[in-house]
Amino acid sequence: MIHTRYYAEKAKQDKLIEKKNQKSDFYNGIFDRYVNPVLTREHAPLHWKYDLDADTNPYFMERLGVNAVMNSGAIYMDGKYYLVARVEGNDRKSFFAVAESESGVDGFRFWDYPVKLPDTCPEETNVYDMRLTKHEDGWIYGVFCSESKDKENSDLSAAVAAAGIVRTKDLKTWERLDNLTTLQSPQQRNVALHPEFVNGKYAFYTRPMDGFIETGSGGGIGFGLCDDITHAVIDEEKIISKRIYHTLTEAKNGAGAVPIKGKKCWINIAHGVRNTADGLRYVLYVFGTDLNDPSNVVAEPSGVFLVPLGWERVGDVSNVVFTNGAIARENGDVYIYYASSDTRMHVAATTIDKLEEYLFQTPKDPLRSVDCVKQRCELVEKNLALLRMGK
Ligand code: M1P
Repeated sequence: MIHTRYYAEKAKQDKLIEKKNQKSDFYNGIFDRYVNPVLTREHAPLHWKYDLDADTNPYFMERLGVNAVMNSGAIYMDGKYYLVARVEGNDRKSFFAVAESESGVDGFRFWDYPVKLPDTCPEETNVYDMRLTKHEDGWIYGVFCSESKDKENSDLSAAVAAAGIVRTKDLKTWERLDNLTTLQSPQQRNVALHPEFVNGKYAFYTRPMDGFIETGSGGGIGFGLCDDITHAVIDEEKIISKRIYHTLTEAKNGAGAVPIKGKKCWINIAHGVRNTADGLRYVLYVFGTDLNDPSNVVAEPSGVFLVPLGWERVGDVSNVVFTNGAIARENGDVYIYYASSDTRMHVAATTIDKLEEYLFQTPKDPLRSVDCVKQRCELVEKNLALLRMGK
């Protein structure tokens, strides 16, 4: 018999999922934030967590708890918005699960089962952060971090990060391909597949790393081409978005959402990391690349795009915002799905026009305080003159 408590908990969850979302009063002219997170651990189906049977679970205890729902790939398909979320169990292992919504800003409901990835890598301990690419070859690709223990290193937490690749047509049946090999870099995380062929080849955004946490000599976000997606090998990575001293990318950076095709450029929403007395701080930034050559950066606005604010700053890994999924609609609307503090998922809404205005009209970072003051004083002078004129 189903435990009576199930019905009370289910009603609570349905109320949460059916709650309408609305734009918050946050304003910067660039994007809107929404008040409620779109996915949280409270959205995880009860039948993933509890044994519903009153005989075998008399206290209605969680048997397999869910700790966090975060970093989600995103795709629009057949009139619905889909997130492939990173769900972290209480056992610290992550897995993927699909949630769908009609509106893209609320009503996200998980499918009955998590994604069952083909088990082709016996060494793999953990998987996370899938970027979904609707590729012009007709497949939907998922590129994710595949993590294994570093057996060469006696340090218990030493690990190896690689880019796992799967493909699907319907988010239900997944075919696993070989992990990406990058001949110049021992480890990879935050890898994304470009949606179009470049010079007839598959194009990847990479993040070369010397170790599991530190990027070391890896200078930033890389770009590389490969001939065969089923055995993907990249010979050469060109760094397209560099880590720079005393900027938001000083400690590391990484590709975020799969780039969005704008009217003037490819819109890349990435993350940058700096070190502080309080630990690492993760923020989002945006850069634009040439529509004909996505390895060529054509717009680099100064500074942060989206930062953790208020309660977003607190969670399992505090002071973090992270995106690996955005959806651009044909009418130009853009939904950026981002996680806060490795704990929950939010949405920010903007448009392609606004993103391109931001990309091309925001001044570049002059990299020195004295020049930043000059830059700001030019804006102040222009505005004060306008205000003096009173119109
Ligand atoms: O904890 C913050 C993020 O840390 C990693 O990102 P990066 O490789 O750039 O340091 C990822 O593990 C990501 O999942 C996580 O949100």
